[in-house]
Amino acid sequence: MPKNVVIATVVIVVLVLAGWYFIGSKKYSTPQAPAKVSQTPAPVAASPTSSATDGAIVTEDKNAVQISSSGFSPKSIAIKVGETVTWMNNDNTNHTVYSAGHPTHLTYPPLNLGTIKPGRQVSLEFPKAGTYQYHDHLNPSLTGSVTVK
Ligand SMILES: [Cu+2]
Repeated sequence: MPKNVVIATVVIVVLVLAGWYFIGSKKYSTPQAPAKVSQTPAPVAASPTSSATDGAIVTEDKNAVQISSSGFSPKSIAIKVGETVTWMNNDNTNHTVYSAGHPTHLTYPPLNLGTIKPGRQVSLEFPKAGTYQYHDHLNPSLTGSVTVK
């Protein structure tokens, strides 16, 4: 019987020590968690500032199509998959952007952007590669294309 009591005591002591060890390791790991959390915002805050600014400016500058009385400029624009094209109406009358296939506009329906009033702009993202023809439905001889690679 005393032997069993000794064994039981040893087991209890081991369990208690093991419990302290786990509690202790939790306490030690807890201070590391905030350290990781505080590290994360720094790179996250840094990368959107640089990449978002770069992306916005570059995208709007190089993927802009100006619309005037003489048509689309540039008439053909090449972009990468996932980029956005912005059409800007710099004329003093309405212009439109519609997918090829005048007057049905069925070639690429997402490109049926409709009327762009003077001084306004409309943007469209191109998620798939291909060449997309479009025209001004009000002036069907004014055509353009977007090549997505
Ligand atoms: Cu049309």
